[in-house]
Amino acid sequence: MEIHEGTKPKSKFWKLNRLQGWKLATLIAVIISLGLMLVILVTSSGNDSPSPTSPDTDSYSELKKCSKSDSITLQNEDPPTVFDSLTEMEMVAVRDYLLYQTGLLLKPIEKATVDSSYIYQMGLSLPNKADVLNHIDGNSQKPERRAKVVLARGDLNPPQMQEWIVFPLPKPTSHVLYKNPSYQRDPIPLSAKMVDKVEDKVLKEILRREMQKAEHVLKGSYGVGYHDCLGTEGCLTFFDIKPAGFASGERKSWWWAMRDFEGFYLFPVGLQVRTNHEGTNTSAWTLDRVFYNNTLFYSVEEWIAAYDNGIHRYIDPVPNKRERQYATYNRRGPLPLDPPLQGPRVYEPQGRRYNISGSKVKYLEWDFHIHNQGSSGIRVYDVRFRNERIAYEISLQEAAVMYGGWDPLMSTANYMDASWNLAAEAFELVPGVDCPENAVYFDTWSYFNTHGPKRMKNSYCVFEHNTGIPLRRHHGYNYHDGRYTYYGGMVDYVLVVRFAATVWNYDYIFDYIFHQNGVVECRASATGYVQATHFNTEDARYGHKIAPRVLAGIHTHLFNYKVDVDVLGTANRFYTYDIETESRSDLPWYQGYQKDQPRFTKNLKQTEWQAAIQYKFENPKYYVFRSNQTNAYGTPRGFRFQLNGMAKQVVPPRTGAEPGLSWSRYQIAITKRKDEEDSSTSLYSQCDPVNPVVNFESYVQDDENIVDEDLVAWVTLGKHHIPHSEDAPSTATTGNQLTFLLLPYNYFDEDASLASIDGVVIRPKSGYQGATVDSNGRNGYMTCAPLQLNLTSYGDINS
Ligand SMILES: [Cu+2]
Repeated sequence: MEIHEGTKPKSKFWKLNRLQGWKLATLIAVIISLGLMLVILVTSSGNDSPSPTSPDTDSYSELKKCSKSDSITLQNEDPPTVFDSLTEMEMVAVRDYLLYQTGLLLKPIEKATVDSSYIYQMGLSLPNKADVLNHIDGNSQKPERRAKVVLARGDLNPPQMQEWIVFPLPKPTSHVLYKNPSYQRDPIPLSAKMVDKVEDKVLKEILRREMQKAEHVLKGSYGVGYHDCLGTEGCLTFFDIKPAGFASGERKSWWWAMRDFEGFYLFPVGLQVRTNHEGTNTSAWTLDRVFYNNTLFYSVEEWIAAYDNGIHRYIDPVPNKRERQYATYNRRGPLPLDPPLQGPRVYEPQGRRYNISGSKVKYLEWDFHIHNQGSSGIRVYDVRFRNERIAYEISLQEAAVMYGGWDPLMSTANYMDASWNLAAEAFELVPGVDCPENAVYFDTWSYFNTHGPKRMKNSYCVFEHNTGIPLRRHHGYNYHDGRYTYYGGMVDYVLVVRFAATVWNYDYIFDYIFHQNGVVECRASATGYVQATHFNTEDARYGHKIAPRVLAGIHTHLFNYKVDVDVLGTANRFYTYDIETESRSDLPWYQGYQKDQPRFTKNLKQTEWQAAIQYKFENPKYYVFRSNQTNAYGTPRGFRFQLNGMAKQVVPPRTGAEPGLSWSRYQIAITKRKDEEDSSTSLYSQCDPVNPVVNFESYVQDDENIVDEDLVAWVTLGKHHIPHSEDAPSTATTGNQLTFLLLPYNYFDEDASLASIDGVVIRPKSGYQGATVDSNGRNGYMTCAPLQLNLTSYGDINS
């Protein structure tokens, strides 16, 4: 995108030429971002005084640019706070310390083999909650910084995964083997590990070797092969899916062949193969199944013979340039606006209204810490409003997708994406697209599948924006003559913390959103490419065609979140307010009639089983956390959950891969908080969902007392997706945004946003001779000008 500097306006007011695109666009931005506020202030009664730095009515082009670094302190390493993720230096120190420990026999991952010992993943080992609270609420010292390091130990018998705690940071001197008492497997089998680069290297060699034998079949069927096929026709490329088998410990992965065009996900050719990679003796690994022409073969040789003797021959012509277009994002179709003009932008006319110091964010009455957990990405800790903690932790736990289909891949695929490490897939966000251009972008450090920390540039962003809808408003008017009597309103400005993870084909956008009325909202949005297969009549029952020979199949998206709710302390109670129908015919003002109406009863949930809730439309309910304090009206102060976006887990409990996401049995489940029940999932779920290392159901099964205890809510959002032609090239976030909210519920005596400076009250002057506008002392001046967009570089990750 090329952006030109506009020429300086001659007068105090903007003189805009239609062709001066930049100036026009920024004017639009100003109008949009100031919105109602600006309009009102132009007609203000004048009880606002210009700020000393305001340039009166001067054009914004004479202003200094809004600062990118204003109110932001990025570095967090000196020293890190208790919630800070591992720093680059800490990661290096931990790696080097461990490599020096001869007993662990570690090899650098680049030199590691499947039967060796190497570092698989590394992250912060957060101290126990009690220690953290003693530190941040009391006067105790900051707990020692520790790292949790996951090792692949293919060298041991049995081969296993190990978790080690390494401490103290930044200069470790000790390491102890960590055994989480809530884990269901000891030792953790190596077969529960995701396929990493060490294993992938061997598997690709097997694929290459076997496909070399079948080069003439590939070329005869698809016009291209897997080798020596550089050129415009494109190679075939192979990708594996998960889980690797149907039984615990099985490691048999199916692979797809696709044409290596842009958007290759949408060019499956109908060839699928299976590698058997059980055990650590890679010389025994094989390619043991081939699915071709909708037929299963038990060896490459059998497949080649069936092709050579003409029994099975399928030809999938190379798509021409036009046919390839469908998987790209190249603009096509008639131009809706000519010449093309920029859309509205988000801009902060008087600078940022929040500040960030390291991981700590302060936004108006909110403050919290941002933490990069690794496998499940960005989360927030110690979330406070008006200095009262609402939640100790709000965190995405898992993003899962359960597919249905007929062919080997579509009928096998069930994804548990935390195992793929969302932080390592949180790639660079694009200003003005992924986050508004006024956002602050942060790098993170990832240690997964690498020999050292990998910098993920601009991998999450924080921004304030105008949601474009009032948080509240009312137009008071006289019913008789229609004249207004007063107006009260407020824009819903929010602060958003966002990251996006690209897990192979799909992209997820995860937001933590802070509203000014004390509401926290979590949003998961799905976009990216759908998983597609080569069309066959059997799979046609599971989806729709998105191209002449490509079909995308049904699946269910499921997301799990953890909310460690602390309403005015850690001792809380969980109630459902059950909404029922009552019939009354006893009311004198209803004499002779029956009135059917809603009522509700408050049900205290005593134990975890009682609070593991499967949503039923016939039993609507509120989910309420209550403290032991009351508001001004004697009602217990609390927060409630509202779930917008639920889907039934259609895979029955304890079948197939379902145990790996047993949290999906419940829309909300409340458990007594335990440090060891840290997560509803683990990085081992994907490759052993049948007998998972973390089985969420076990958190509920012990059925502990949850009255006046420290409680955690596990929230499941979901969406069924039957893909359609408009899912090509990408699923749109529109209609695929799932949210839940944590809302004050009798917590305040009135709407907390009444304290906001963003409210506006308008009243008519006597005889409707003008209006009195109260905008809380805000003025409508701009003290800095928007930065220009400069999308000239992307993707320069330093590792
Ligand atoms: Cu989908």
